[in-house]
Amino acid sequence: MIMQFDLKGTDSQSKARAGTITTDHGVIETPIFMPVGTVASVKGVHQRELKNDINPDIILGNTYHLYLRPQTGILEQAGGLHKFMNWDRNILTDSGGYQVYSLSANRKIKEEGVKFKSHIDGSYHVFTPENVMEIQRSIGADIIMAFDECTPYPCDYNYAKRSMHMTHRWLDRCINHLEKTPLKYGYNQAFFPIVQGSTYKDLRIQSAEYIANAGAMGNAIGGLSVGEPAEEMYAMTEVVCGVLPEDKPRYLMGVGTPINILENIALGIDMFDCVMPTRNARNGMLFTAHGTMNIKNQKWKDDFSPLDEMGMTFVDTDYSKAYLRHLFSVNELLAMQIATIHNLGFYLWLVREARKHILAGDFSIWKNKMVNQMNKRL
Ligand code: PRF
Repeated sequence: MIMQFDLKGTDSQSKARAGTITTDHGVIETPIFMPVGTVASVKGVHQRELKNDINPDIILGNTYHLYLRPQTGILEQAGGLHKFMNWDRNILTDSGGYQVYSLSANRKIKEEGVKFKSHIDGSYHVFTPENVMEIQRSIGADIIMAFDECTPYPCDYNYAKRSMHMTHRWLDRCINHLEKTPLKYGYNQAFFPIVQGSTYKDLRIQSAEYIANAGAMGNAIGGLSVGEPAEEMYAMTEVVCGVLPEDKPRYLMGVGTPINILENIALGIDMFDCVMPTRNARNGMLFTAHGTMNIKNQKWKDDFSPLDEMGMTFVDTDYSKAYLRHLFSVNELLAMQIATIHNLGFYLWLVREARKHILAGDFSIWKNKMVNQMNKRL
């Protein structure tokens, strides 16, 4: 089937929306947070736990990583990423337009594409809009992303402008090539272009108009959450959401903290991904509805209360704070697994609550209360 987006409700006090995205791999209730499964695994979590306990409708994979390992040939032999990793719900793959800049050494960006050195073995590779579309066809995600350049922060105006125009030309090449590249696994793939333009309002408007014009099934916003103050990110999201069509989902790439997510939902964003809940979990940082905590801290050593009284997932009630602190202090693998399940459970709870409140009509009141509450260190 062709991906479908249906708006189910909008907030009267903000731009927040609740909707559903339907693909061949099921229904995604929005707003949604997509756990990051970079290399065909959400680090530390069994697919069974992901499905039964965390329960996201969609997860994210990375073209850059999967292209390097296990490589597209293996994914094709497996029958695509869903089969390879045993995940039968939705998957979105990022295009590598960000990982190439953040991970690889010696990258050279040209009109043709990006030449980069693998962060794994130092070998050289080239990504072009064309081969990135082919790789994403081979991976077989339900939603695939345009190849773009994510500008750093800060970025001077002229560079941002030139880069944005190149991202637009790359978009045209992606679309042209995708039309010529057949589907591999008998289900459809929706293609999302990406708005760039750094922190410049005029460039963001221009880029959003260009991207909207492509008439894609959904639209993404890149180049944010790269070190700019949160207020600047919100200002750009607001401007771009004012231009992007209302009847297509909007995906803000690589964002963010629980507070960033709620603020951007209020500005009209429907989809998010970020390594924060999983990466920070592995360092002992837990997100809760009442603030963030460093579970490695001495103060938890004899706190035998449940990990999280709210109990969004089984780990919250099965284990105590003192026990998880102990597991971290003796470097047990289980520490990272428990913390990851807790954080993802919390992020998914947060976006589901947001959805409920949008549909109930009291999102803004709830959002302001939550932002206040979560802005604490426990
Ligand atoms: N482009 C792509 N992926 C991304 C980004 C981007 O700008 C970001 C920026 N926060 C995260 N992931 N392709």
